[in-house]
Amino acid sequence: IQDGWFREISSQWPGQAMSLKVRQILHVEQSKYQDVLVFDSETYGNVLVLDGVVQCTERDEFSYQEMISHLPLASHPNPERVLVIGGGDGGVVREVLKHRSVKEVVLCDIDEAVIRVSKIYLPYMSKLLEDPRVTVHVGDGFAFLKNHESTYDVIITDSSDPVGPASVLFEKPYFQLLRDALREGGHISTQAECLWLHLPLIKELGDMAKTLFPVVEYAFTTIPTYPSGQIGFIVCSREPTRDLKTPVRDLEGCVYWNKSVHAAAFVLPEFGRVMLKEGKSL
Ligand code: AAT
Repeated sequence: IQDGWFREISSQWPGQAMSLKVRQILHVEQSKYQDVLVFDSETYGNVLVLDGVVQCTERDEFSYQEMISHLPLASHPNPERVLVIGGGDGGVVREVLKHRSVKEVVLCDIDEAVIRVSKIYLPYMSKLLEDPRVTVHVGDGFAFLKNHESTYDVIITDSSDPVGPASVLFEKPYFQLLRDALREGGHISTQAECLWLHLPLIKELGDMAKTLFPVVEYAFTTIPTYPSGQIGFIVCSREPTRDLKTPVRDLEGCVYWNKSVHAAAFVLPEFGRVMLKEGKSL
């Protein structure tokens, strides 16, 4: 933070940095895993920052949280047991509970500090973490999956970027564990970075996922406070005939997601489509 502005400088997006005007710093802490910062911004409400990278803002979080959740959930015939890895702010859990079929949600975030500060400064995201259907587990997602085979209908990996504690969540052994932790016909979605910045990484992730899942798709959403204003998801199914692009249910209470947006999120610009399909850059 300099001269009242937060700037998101990182080697993950060289030569560019999103800035937000700071009204008040609310919380600064070095947790066991990362630097935790919460500030009140001029126009985006409260902002959670980990290791200098924006994780969510109160104004635009719904775009990311709804899409990473409803893409795998709304295309699943009957999701009952759901696991969220990362997502300690609680926003994804709030979205998961919009599905009436869901009986149980487990949240597994590595950092208790994220959960603790979100309960104080991001109440609209964390509000359902105390719901009786929810269990909060503090620990590494990789380790958690090892002990939970054939358990979940949907697993959502709402993880930070592949630098720091989340780097294992972008590798094949993790995707293998994800697959094995699913019940028959299960779906996963994972935070899978931005077409404008990380196309080779997305291609690599997609190819790796295809060695493990019969159905693998990439979809994206728009969001002003993530790098380049856009972020995507790898969405996979264990069921070879499953159409992830078509919701089988409508949902109430969404602000970004609807059935048409769901289908459209998988339609990629030509440079992205060609790279992910043929490995060629245009
Ligand atoms: N909904 C907010 C968006 C996030 S939060 C990412 C969360 O992943 C953090 O709370 C972090 O503590 C947690 N995390 C990181 N590594 C692990 C791990 N190994 N196991 C479990 N949880 C983990 C993501 C924002 C994306 C930013 C895009 N630039």
